[in-house]
Amino acid sequence: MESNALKISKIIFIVFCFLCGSKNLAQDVNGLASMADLDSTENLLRPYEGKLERILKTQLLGDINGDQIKDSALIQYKRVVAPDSTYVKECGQNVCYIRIQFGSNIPEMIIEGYSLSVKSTFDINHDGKDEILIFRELQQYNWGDLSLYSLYKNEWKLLGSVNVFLGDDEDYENRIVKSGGKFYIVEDAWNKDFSVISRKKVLIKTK
Ligand SMILES: [Ca+2]
Ligand SMILES: [Ca+2]
Repeated sequence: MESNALKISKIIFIVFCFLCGSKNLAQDVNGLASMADLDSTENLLRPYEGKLERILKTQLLGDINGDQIKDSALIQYKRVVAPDSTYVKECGQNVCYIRIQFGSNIPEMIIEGYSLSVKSTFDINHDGKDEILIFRELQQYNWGDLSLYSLYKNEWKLLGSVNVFLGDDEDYENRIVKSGGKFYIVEDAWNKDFSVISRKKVLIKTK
């Protein structure tokens, strides 16, 4: 016979897992979300103080689809400007997503973040298409995520991601280095007493 306490703990566990699962629905294995996540019936509106600003910017890239023509990224997101004119980590919805469109039938990306910058880098897997780096501002102050994506069979594949210290200058450097025939992504990390940020090379696996 199952005790009532055991039954209750099971129910709590199931409810908890359901909530966990639904929270992760917005991200696929490559860390990307879908158009439905931009919809305010799916991703509910959230009150804020200040005004909502729509950010729209274009960044020039290398050839990311292998047609010998350079590509570009159109980046769109919403951001709240507080009454004191500073940006806050809010976008007027429960979860903040950024939309990146490339044109030329290249699939768009929808990805969580408060601000973002795209840069193209080396053709790491030697398929004639440049890979892209996405620098994203997330919840933690001044720290963010750097993700490396590759276009494979017309779908974006996440090759790796590391933590990076994001300065105010959006013109981030290329964080991919080649050494001994292998490619590495450069990560930032605090030392033990949080006084110095050091850099570490992380091997990129292309297969
Ligand atoms: Ca191209
Ligand atoms: Ca490539």
